[in-house]
Amino acid sequence: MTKKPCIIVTAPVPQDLRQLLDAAFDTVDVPAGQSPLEALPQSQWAAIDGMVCTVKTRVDGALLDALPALKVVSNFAVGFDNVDMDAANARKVLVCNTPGVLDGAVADLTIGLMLCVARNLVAGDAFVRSGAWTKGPFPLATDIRGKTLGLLGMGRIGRVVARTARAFDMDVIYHNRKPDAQAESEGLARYVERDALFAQADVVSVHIPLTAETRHSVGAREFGLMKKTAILLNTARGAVVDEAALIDALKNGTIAGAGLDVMTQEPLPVSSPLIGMPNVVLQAHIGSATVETRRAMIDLAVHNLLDALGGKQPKAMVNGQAWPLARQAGANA
Ligand code: 8YV
Repeated sequence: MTKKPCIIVTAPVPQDLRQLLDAAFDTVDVPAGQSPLEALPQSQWAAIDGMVCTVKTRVDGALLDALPALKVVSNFAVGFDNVDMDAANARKVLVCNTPGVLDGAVADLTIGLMLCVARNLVAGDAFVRSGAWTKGPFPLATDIRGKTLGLLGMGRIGRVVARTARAFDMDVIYHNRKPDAQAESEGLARYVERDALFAQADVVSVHIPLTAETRHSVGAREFGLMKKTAILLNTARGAVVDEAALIDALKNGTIAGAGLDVMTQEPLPVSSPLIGMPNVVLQAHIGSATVETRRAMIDLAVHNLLDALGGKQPKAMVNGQAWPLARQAGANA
């Protein structure tokens, strides 16, 4: 009998999908956030062929060198900033992700955050519960209808945000590395230069991945360009925004408010100045956190790994140039 491939699982896998994994592979569980090298005895390292992991698993050159037979990293996320792609490409390790299945959930949260900040909904709830309403009316808030939404990044998620915002009669502008012909032809959004996006938008929403180029790319300069009444939304990655500069901009009234699902450090430490800011609505990185969306994500992540190690081209590859699999057991290809 040939030996089954061996995989590491750091993502939460439901029972039925777990059975598929267990039928095809020897599976080793590693708690999310713990390095496989800490969790597994060194004697097991050379046997690992694949991995289904969350964004909390850091996949770098040191890990890939320590696991010389690892051929596939299947991320339970669309973002893959936890993976050093140069290191993966250099070692011909295939990286898979979960695009497409979470666009609606993340777009919905973006719109929800926009409404919460503009209409002051979190404070409004506390106002009613505390009895303050019996003493007087709640302060007036701000309309989003008729305002301009500026999307930094027009990928799959940005496009759904644009479509939804159009239903709120918003004018949508965007900046992207290149103009999106489909968005333009559908009349969804207008391409503008980057500085114009920050200067013209009433709400700026971040929808770009975290890379070496985008880290802290929204900072003091960009806040300085924004309207004093503007709101910043971030449902992408915390580190795209220079958080210290954002805190200054919110404190100084350079911008009016922010809605953040992602932060530089997650979970956000309670010592963060953001915690005490009344003009900020915070969420716990829940953009994709619905039963339906997480199910679709883990389904895709598990099948990406089953397909790849089974010799079939997986649906969602980040670095398709690493397909077909090149790395052999116990050897760096
Ligand atoms: C998380 C995300 O991955 O898809 C992404 O890029 O950031 C989220 O969906 C989610 O918390 C699952 O780990």
